Amino acid sequence: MKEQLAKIRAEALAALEEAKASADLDALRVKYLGKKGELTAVLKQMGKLSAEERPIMGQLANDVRAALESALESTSKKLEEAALELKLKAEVVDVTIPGKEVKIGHKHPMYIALDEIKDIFIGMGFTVLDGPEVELAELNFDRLNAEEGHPSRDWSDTFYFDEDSRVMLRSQTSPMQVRAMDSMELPIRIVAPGRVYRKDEVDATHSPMFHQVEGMVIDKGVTMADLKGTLNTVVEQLYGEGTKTRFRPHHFPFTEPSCEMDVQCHKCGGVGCPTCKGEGWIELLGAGMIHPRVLEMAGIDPEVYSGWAFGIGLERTAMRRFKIADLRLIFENDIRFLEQF
Ligand code: 2NM
Repeated sequence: MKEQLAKIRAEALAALEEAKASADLDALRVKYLGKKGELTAVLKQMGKLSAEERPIMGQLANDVRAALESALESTSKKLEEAALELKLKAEVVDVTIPGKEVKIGHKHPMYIALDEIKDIFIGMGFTVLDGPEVELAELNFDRLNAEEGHPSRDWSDTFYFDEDSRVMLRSQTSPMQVRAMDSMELPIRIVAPGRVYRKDEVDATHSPMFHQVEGMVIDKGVTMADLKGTLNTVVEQLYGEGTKTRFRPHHFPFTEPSCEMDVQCHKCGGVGCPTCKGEGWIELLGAGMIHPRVLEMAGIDPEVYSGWAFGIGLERTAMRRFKIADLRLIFENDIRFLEQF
């Protein structure tokens, strides 16, 4: 029996040396230490031994079991470490390989113009408002003093959603001004940038969708001098200190009096050149004193309060600023165009 035990020990340890995977270890554990294993088979014969031999063999068998178990344990650890080593080698990251280039976009030229305008007005204490592009004709026209029959209300000019011309794509952002008059506490200082829609054929200067920034101030004692002073300050921040402006009379249904504001051509200083088409002046925006009827319809007493408002087209502003000849370039999103800003 002693020889049997020594043989099992030697064979098992040799087999463990050869083991390559944890599955091999499991098989060896079963083969030697399992219920039907070789060591168990030897132990089952203990009954045949004499009372003197039994404890000696028992001790010997226990030693063999302990030796095998500890060898199994250490081999298992060794295999695990080797597997980890292999995995780490296979998954090694070369941090010196140059990374993939990430293309970073940049601001669209129109948003450069918008953000500049917004910053100037925010700096003067205005609030920026955002609102729906699908509007009620009531807010887009009626509340702005453009009564039934006004040419801009025509089906050939405006995108309506229904036969009764009640719901439409806003043709200006001024319905936001109406919403502000209805919901905000006086005094009010706001600008409302956004998309507007008119039924225009696409060409180098027209698009059925374009962007506007409109703004207004309502307070006690606001006059045309405030309109001119504020807009002159805006223009000086946009085009540089000392930039000359001029105000020409105009007509809008929602303002009285109304005007258009020109800036002196920065290219020729007012003499006339291709940039200003020989005029010396460049048309910038429309403005005026808010019509008393518009204030009244919003429940604001025009005897107590007055206000001024303006509207500026963003595409035209960006085109002038970046010398873009064709409006369509602004909407086509051709990378070769956009990369230039
Ligand atoms: C313009 C020109 C002049 C304008 C007027 C108003 C309101 F709601 F206060 F009456 N909002 N925007 C206005 C005035 C817009 O765009 C060329």
